[in-house]
Amino acid sequence: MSTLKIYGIPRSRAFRTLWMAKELGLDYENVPIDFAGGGTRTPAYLGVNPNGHVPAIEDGGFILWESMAINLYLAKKHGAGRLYPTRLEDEARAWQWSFWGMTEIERPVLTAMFNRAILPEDKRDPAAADEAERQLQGPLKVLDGAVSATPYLLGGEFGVADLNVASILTWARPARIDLAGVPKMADWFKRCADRPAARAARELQR
Ligand SMILES: N[C@@H](CCC(=O)N[C@@H](CS)C(=O)NCC(=O)O)C(=O)O
Repeated sequence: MSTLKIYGIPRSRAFRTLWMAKELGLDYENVPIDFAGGGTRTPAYLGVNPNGHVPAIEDGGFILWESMAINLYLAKKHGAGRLYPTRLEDEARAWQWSFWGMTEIERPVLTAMFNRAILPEDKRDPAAADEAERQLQGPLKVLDGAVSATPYLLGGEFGVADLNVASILTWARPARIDLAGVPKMADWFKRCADRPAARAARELQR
């Protein structure tokens, strides 16, 4: 059987998929496509993902892009009953949290990170970072509430919903988002980020 290919350097959103692959104990080949060097825009890579973004995967001839869709697919294929829920309602909640991550928090976390850590100092917009942090307050409270009664988003066990949302929030530290007002969320994030698979995926970023 051909090895799963994961396209994208670990210091990109491919991190999310590498973390998932490690949680699932998958054999994979990481094809280190680097967006900084124009690697996402070569004709060869555009044949994999016409959007010119990473991550993408190739799984026995099947190509898929969009980080959250990739993780939901891999978790369902290899982790049903463990990382991927079996009840229809729980599956729907895993989708809910994954879409929520992409639509409610990803953009503001990125804006804050770029304007506080990534861009050259003279290109940073502190007001945009502050505004992004302000926008995050509501969604982070929602997350804090969701993990107040149970340790993980769907209940007692870590799963794909946690991985997908926490992978976005790995940017909260470089973005210097103040988590003092959302202690349950901060504890939940630490539980997720301390997992051996998360640590192993972070090692790949060094
Ligand atoms: N919604 C996409 C976003 C992917 C994305 O924007 N990836 C960045 C790297 S983290 C990228 O490939 N940028 C390169 C480019 O746009 O050329 C996903 O989650 O997979």
